[in-house]
Amino acid sequence: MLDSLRDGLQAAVKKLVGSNLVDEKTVKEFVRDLQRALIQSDVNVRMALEVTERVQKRALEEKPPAGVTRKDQVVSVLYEELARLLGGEGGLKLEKDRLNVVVMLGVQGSGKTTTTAKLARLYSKRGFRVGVVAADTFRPGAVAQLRTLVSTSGAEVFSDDKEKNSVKIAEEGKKQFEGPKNLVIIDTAGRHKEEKGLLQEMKEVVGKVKPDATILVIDGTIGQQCYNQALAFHQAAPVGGIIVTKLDGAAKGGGALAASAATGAKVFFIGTGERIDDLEEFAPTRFVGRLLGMGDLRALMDMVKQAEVEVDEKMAQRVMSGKMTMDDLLVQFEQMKKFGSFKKVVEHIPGFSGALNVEELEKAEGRVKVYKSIIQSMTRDEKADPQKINSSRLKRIARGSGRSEKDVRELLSRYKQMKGLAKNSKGREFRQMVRRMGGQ
Ligand SMILES: Nc1nc2c(ncn2[C@@H]2O[C@H](COP(=O)(O)OP(=O)(O)OP(=O)(O)O)[C@@H](O)[C@H]2O)c(=O)[nH]1
Ligand SMILES: [Mg+2]
Repeated sequence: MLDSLRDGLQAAVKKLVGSNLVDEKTVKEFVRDLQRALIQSDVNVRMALEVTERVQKRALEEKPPAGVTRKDQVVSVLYEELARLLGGEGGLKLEKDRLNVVVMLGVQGSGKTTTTAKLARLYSKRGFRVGVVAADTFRPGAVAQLRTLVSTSGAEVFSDDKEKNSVKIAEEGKKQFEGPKNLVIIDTAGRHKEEKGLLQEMKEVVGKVKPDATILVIDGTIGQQCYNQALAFHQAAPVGGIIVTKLDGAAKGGGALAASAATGAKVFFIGTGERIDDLEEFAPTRFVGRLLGMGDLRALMDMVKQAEVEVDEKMAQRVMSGKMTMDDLLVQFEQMKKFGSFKKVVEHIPGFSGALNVEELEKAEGRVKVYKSIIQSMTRDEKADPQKINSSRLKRIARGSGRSEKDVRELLSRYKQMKGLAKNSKGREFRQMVRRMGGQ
């Protein structure tokens, strides 16, 4: 899914990360690569330019926060801007203690009826009492199709074969379900004699039933046209949310960005197949992370910021001047452990992987518990100056902590190693690492 956009963006990021120096020229080249990647993946040209201009401006003007390299910052800016384009977090908001009405809009074949059934099933599973209204009077067999699709969802269907006015059916359906149901989903027509007629009909339906949410269903494979299509519907009936379908196939992915940008509405769900359960809740950060091939970067950036705040400056000073205590070491291990859960993410971020030794992290994660118990069995003197630990003290500590002497020796050697590393290192990179790791 979304191969073209993903490959393009990833190639651009890889090139940036691989460059020696991130200066104005590198940033501009990166931005050009991004533009190409976006436009080739069906993102509207104007939008692609807007996003990349913002990336360029921020990348050149904003100072990276302490402990974050320029490269990481540029990638993070791109990430933020793409996620923002998608409208941020937040999905369809429904309440069980009132009647929620949702109208589905979209052109012919976009997937309204299928998605109506998918939503009916999902929300029935979530404990809603769902009623579905068949308000498509245009397509022959529309009611039968809807009934078949909805049959496994546990939802009830309202239809009226004799009524040709879809607005009336929508109104009547809502009225019938008011009381017994708390969620009514209205499936509308996509086919029409002409587009204008369709938009007019939608305007009337929305005007009469006054839905809590108007959901635009967009076929993710139509590319560039998404933008204008979304805009046309939005002008007829303000779109409150978007569902992009068929993202399981050859879709390039730009459509999701385009529809969202045209309406300012969030993408609520994505359709990832023809089956009734092929509906995924949409999370922009995850989507963009997937596009950029780096997991949830947002979460990682937050971690970095948090870790920075937690750095005890005094401790950092002490450590840097080669006077690290065992307690300092323990704090450092704890920090590492925190990062450990982000190990998988870190591995996928070229800019970070150099600064964080993943193997070390993995090892430390498993050993922290052992080290912690050993350190707790040390006297205050021993913690402040571990050189005092001779063989009889070592035996006592091992016994006291219930660990083996080998474990104690391992901890002492790691301590020495870290201390040596801290003392010998003067580079900026190391200081950055110290910050990230919360002091070392
Ligand atoms: N692969 C795939 N196919 C889908 C998805 N959603 C819908 N479809 C297919 O797209 C086709 C059209 O879907 P419908 O739900 O009938 O579309 P519609 O918007 O109701 O069409 P009209 O009623 O004619 O306006 C059907 O063959 C669906 O199976 C999806 O997420 N993935
Ligand atoms: Mg339909």
